[in-house]
Amino acid sequence: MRYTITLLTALTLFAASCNQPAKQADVKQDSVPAGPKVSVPDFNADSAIESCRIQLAFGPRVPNTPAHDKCATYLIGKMKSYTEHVTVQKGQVYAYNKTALKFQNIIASFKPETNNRILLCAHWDSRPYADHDPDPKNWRKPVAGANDGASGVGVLIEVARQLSMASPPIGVDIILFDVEDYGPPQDQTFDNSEQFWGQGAQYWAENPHKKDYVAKYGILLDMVGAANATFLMEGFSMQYAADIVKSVWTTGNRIGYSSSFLFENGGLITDDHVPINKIRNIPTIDVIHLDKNSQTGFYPYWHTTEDTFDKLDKNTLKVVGQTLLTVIFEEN
Ligand code: AHN
Ligand code: ZN
Repeated sequence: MRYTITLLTALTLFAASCNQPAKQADVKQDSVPAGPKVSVPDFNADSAIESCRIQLAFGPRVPNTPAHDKCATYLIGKMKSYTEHVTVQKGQVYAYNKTALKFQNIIASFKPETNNRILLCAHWDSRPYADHDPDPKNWRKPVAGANDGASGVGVLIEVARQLSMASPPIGVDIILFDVEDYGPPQDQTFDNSEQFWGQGAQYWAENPHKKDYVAKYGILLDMVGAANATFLMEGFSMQYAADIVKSVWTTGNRIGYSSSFLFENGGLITDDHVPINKIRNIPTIDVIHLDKNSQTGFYPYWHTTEDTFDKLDKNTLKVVGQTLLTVIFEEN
């Protein structure tokens, strides 16, 4: 009899202790002030690195080459598999050396009906000149563009896949810009040669794919795939969009990526976000791998023949992709 009571008591206590965590969680949730917790999708870095691998398999995506054409076809098909709202902006610009460059800016939209939107972008072309290679013999060879090009696009393709599965609380446009990286080689620079970088973005800023296009802000990804990447607060981003830098950096730090998003000032980088800020007046930041200890101040293999697939690290793609998804899904 005594034994039975003890057993019953034990069972009751056990049942009670099993219930306790759930009860506590209920109480906690109920006491959270207004504003529902959002659920953020889980960024799949395997899927992101796979689309980097596919881009690299075409060879260098240098404008006016078959590899460039084939990669465009791949990117357009991929984006069309995630949204019916894909616009391809085709045109021609002139390089620093008067070469006519055919380009394709690829724009994938989610919730195109709302004006409450954000813009995510990266460049998909790769540079014709490895002009920062240690060996001058390589200065006129193209770069593979694993980090410089493919990484940002790989992250955005995976973001697009996630947005196709879970509708975001805000409209999103993903723009893959062309002809970012056809600036003059470092031994042939001249006054105002800056204008020959970011020509796809310049064209879009002058001729947006939609009349009176608006977005609350923009985020550019550039070199977001190398191991142990550090993102410093880039100068133009701070000049035009300091609050966006701070909120993206704070989000990244909050979800565990404080060793990547450093609250440290980096230099001024002429990149695709500059025309978006200056011409379209959309406050846009550049998430770019800057390294104070490297020769160039950039990712160490920047514009060298060593910017290859083996330099990519899934962890970094995850850091950037998960931070972006968090920023998107916490919007309202
Ligand atoms: C300049 O070198 C002027 N801008 C660097 C932008 C860039 C090139 N990002 C990647 N490749
Ligand atoms: Zn480059």
